[in-house]
Amino acid sequence: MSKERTPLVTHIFTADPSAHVFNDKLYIYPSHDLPHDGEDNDNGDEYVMEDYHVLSMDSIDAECVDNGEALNMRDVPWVSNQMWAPDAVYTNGKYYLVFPARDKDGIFRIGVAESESPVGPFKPQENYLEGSFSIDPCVFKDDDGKIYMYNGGLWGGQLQCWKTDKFDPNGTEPAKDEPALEPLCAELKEDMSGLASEVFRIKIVDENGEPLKAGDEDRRYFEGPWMHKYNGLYYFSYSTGTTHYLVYATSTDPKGPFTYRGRIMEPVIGWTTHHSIVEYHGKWYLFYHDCELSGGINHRRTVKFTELKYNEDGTIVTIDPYSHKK
Ligand code: FUB
Repeated sequence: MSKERTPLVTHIFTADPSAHVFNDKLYIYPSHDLPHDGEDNDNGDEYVMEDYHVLSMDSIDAECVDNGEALNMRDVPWVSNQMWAPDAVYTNGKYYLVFPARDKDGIFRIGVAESESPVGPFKPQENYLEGSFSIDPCVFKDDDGKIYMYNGGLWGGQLQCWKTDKFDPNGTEPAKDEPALEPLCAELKEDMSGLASEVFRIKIVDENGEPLKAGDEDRRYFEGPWMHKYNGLYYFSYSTGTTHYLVYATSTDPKGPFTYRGRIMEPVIGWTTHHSIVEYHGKWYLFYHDCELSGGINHRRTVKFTELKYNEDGTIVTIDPYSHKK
């Protein structure tokens, strides 16, 4: 029986699912939410994650398996706290887990760990990727073999602290009529040993080619980027954060600029919304999380999936996550 729109696992809280197909099986790389009674704040202190578990499904209808702890914070020399939303990529004959965490100075960086198996255990590199900063890495391997990492997140994710190439702990968002903060991108080396380019900013523009403004909270970038390719077009999708939408923009170039196209999903129960999109056996799926199981506790999230459909013109059909209950 299909697990569509039901929690994939319920024995632990999972969030931020990055789904991939390796060897004809589905692998989901989520964050692991730890239950506690602390308060929520704009710095994201309630997300106290310390390890990763990889989930897998033999088919879209199969039971979802928790393959156990794949990496723990205590084994990563450079990390002090908060191992947040990860992603994974297969390259150089190995599986690589790519994850954000706070370094010893409390600054979010992106690290890499490798394994012979898609479910780990993963062996971390000694240090984070030099030049990396902020959260929410999405690693996209293009058809020509180039590997891109998209990332960045506002507020707790510290993107507002990086308006220059120097970290400013007091950094603030731009004024509402100024261009919004843009997500980050860099090419990665094929063996994942470092960045293969400078970190650059991805432009997201409106239908007139104008950069989205910081006050355009229904459309501007907040966090949780994902990249996929459909019919030769690059789809860059993300969360709008404060307005809780999953939205997308398209381009003919993986480096952008991307033109805003519309909404993928209406808000879920809970503050955060974070997703991935994957093709499996000729259908497309959206993996996402919500807080329905925990009764709306923001840091007790569960991972779900649903089918994603395109219109003939390549636009995505907007999903109401609870339409099946209405
Ligand atoms: O899971 C911690 C943070 O919450 C992620 O990095 C964000 O994308 C949001 O889902």
